[in-house]
Amino acid sequence: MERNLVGDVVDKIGGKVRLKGWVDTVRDHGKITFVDLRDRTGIIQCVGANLERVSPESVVEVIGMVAARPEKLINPKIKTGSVEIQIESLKIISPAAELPFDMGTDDLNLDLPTLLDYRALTLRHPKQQAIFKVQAVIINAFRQALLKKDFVEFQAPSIISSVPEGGAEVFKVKYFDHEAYLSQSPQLYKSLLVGVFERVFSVNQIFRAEPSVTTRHLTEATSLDAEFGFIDSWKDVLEMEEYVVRHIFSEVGKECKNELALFGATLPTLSDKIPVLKLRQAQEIIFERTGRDIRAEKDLAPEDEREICKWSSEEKGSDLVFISHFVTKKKPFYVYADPEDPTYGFSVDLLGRGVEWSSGGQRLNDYEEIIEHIHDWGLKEKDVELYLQSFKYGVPPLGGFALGAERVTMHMLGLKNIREASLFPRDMERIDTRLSETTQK
Ligand code: AMO
Repeated sequence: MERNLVGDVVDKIGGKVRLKGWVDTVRDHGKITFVDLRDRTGIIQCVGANLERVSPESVVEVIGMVAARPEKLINPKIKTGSVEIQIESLKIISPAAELPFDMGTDDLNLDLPTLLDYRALTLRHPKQQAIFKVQAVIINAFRQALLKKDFVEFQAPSIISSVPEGGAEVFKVKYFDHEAYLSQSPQLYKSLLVGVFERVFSVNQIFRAEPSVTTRHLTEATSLDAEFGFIDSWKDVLEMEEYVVRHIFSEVGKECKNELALFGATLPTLSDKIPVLKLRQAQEIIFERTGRDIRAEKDLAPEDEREICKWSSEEKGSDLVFISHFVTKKKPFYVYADPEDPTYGFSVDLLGRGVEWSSGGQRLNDYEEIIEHIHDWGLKEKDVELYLQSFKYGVPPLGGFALGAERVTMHMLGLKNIREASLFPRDMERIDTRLSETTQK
């Protein structure tokens, strides 16, 4: 008899099925035992008499008849709530040791360190699984949206010899006789590949030696990068990003109804067009609303980001807002300075529900201007030789953006800490040391 999946049994009333999965919960009522069985498609109640003792999370095989539940015992909370399996046999395939905490509750109710210390186990909880199903849909929707627009996916290297985003937040790697780093961003590669494919994107890990512990920074994050050529203006970048973000929302809305419901989450509200504010306009609004004078600052602080998102949602009916024209010298060398006032550049952040979701903008494509910026930024030409090679031989006006997958997931579901949106989060303290002994010396 072939294996049946939990998700398929509802319309098999009166038939015999063979299910395999994990024991979600066990409720022992003396002679009668209820076993909730979980597989990749859902959970179903199984009931039997005189069963062998089985512990939660054990892997089992259940053979039994599908029976309709009496009206008053229907459980509307689960898809299989109208039926149950009358167990004929229950075989333990792989027993589970006693659990360190109760996994059978709607919420795990664990503090974050415990949730992460027991990751191999806690990820099995349906609500934890839901986070990563949503994340997979987000990443897939990013891909689909760009493939539809003729973008080519590429694999970015993780070991690199230059620091594209500048700054000290970089991990040095011992790499034979060379200076090397873990990639902060595929930025230089995606831009130079515009000279090859015109439109490219990548889904890759980025590494940041973030020395501070915050609820929105990881040391390893998943970056959804896009870059494309033949733009007429920096506004084309916003348009493409808005199209991608709308596609992500629409897919999550369609594919993740149950997952959103588990978190009581709703998709961010969007108006007809995501509002766009220049940094200086945003600062003016914040000053007017709060009296805090940040108008001379070169960037927005986290509380400013929260305030401007509040403004956007209250005044424009949009949980998302673009902020453009950041201070040129605060951005990496590739930023395109606004010819009308070169103090500010064609750089754009997308803020959502109080936090930055992405950065992007138009890049310089004129070879001589890039050289000039490299010198002004105190860099050496030889450090970005490959990048320069591309622009020396012709690259069209270009731009792009990068969304942080964990940030988007976190704010889509209303999670409090970004670590919850990473399967195996990396921060200053956490690096799965318990796996390091598995390599044979
Ligand atoms: P930026 O440095 O802003 O831009 O990164 C892009 C997006 O990646 C996410 N992100 C992070 N998420 C979690 N933890 C971190 N430490 C972290 N660092 C970044 C954020 C952020 O908005 N090259 C540019 C992108 C571009 O211009 O195309 C860049 O790397 O969501």
